[in-house]
Amino acid sequence: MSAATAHADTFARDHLPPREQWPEFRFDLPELRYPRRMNCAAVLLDDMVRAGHGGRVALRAPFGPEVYECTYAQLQAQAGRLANLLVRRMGLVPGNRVLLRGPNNPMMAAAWLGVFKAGGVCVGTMPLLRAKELTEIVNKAQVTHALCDKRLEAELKLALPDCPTLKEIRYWYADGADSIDSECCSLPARFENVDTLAEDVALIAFTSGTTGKPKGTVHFHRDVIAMCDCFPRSCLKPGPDDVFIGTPPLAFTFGLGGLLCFPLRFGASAALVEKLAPETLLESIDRFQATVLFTAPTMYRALAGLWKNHDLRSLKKCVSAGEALPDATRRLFRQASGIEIIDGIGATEMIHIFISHAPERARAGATGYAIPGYEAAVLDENGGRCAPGQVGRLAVKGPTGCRYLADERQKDYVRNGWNLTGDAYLMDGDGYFHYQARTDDMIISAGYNIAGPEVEDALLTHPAVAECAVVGAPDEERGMVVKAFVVLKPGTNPDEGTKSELQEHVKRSIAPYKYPRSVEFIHSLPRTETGKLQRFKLRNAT
Ligand code: 3UK
Repeated sequence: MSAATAHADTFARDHLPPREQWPEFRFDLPELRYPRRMNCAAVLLDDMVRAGHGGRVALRAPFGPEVYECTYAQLQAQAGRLANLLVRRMGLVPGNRVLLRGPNNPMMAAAWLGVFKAGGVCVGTMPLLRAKELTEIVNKAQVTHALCDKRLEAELKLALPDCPTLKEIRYWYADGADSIDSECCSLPARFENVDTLAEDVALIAFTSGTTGKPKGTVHFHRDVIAMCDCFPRSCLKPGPDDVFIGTPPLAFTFGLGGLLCFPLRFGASAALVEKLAPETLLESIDRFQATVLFTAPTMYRALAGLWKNHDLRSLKKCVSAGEALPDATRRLFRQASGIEIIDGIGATEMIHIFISHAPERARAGATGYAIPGYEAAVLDENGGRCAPGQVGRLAVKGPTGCRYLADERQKDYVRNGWNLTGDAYLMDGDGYFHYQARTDDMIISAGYNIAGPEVEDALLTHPAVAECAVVGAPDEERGMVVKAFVVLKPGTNPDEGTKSELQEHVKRSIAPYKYPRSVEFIHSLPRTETGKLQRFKLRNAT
């Protein structure tokens, strides 16, 4: 295989884990049998244009009060110019790592596709990352080139003195002769795609988890197409008239799939909007007549409260991922919108969602079933399968899986061919998987195992609770006690009366021993840019 790689710079493939540490890969479905050579941008763009799709809209974005539209042919041309810029002006050699930095906008989308075309390896970075995190990523992935939105220049410049490998940088939405915008005008739109292997590296997605040094997860050109042919194909069933919208950054694989690759794979379009708060998201759904929404559970909770002020008839399907979807939020959103949320668990290591459900097969309190193409199991400490109803570690295998870039932690995530996500789950008798907690977030109090999210779910059904988080707090007598951090809705007093009312409410809803013995009111919960609660910060505060 090495003789046939299109990569002249083999850094990424040279730093894959040894083969015996890879998970087992499965391609059981006919649609997952891919050719040996494949460039994912060729599949997502050039093939679509060749099939007669060139004149249809691929991307939409706000343009002052107007709507900007970019067709498949125009996006192909822009990605071609960017590929020419990388190769002819910036000296890119296939296999070089290219840092991409920008909010979700059409240029950022074209940049991803341009790098894929040129056989480069995309390294996306979340807009909010600081110089320290950028430095770690650049050095770990030995990044050589960068394409960056001018408005996010500051932190990248701060990082540069500590990034010796990063030599070639260009900015878009910038003035000046060396800006991407002006240089691209003088470059041809035609670009001969680099003929990558399906198993050549296409991207390195970084994940920091909740703590610890960032890990780079390596994904191939094939993986990008496989993520499109699994979750959306079986749970969303999109068509060419769908308009996707949502909040996750393209640098987060949840967003890369939902807001770029999925729409293109199905001939649909994506509405890319840079900053979306609940109110502006609802406005944008109406403005772009969006039909499919990708966002996180907390956003659905906020949207439910504001729904009635907007005309949202265009919206048909809603996907939630990143964190467990509390059943209270599922119900609240359904009451407000009439839409059954599609919950799905994905991971950066797996590139996208592997357990989910079609909307009509939603089950209260369950994330869903292993989607076609994946196998999932709940394993006990010895690696054996748990009986239905028994809590253990979630394990999955399928067409995608974990390959960390030069990282010892590969041995923790992959065991006996299974990917272990670090989540505690149980499977019911019908093969539905029920989330309990992150494995290291299970609270053990006086000998009882308590899953924080179950207590959160109970608290969220109380009308005074806007948001909450439950962790274990050290306790001399019980080892740990259940502690709830609660954000109240405006108009409720954060006093002892409210505390005991919330405690009684939990005791009435679930087994009383799970109630939070300690309750603290706070103004907001600490979250990552991908919307994940940072429980460790709360634990440190106890
Ligand atoms: C948690 C969930 C319960 C879970 C992601 C969709 O979140 C994504 O990737 P990350 O690497 O985090 C992975 C971890 O997040 N999680 C995600 N979704 C759910 N827990 N229910 C859910 N529905 O702990 C998992 O191990 O940031 C999600 C697509 C792509 C992604 N990268």
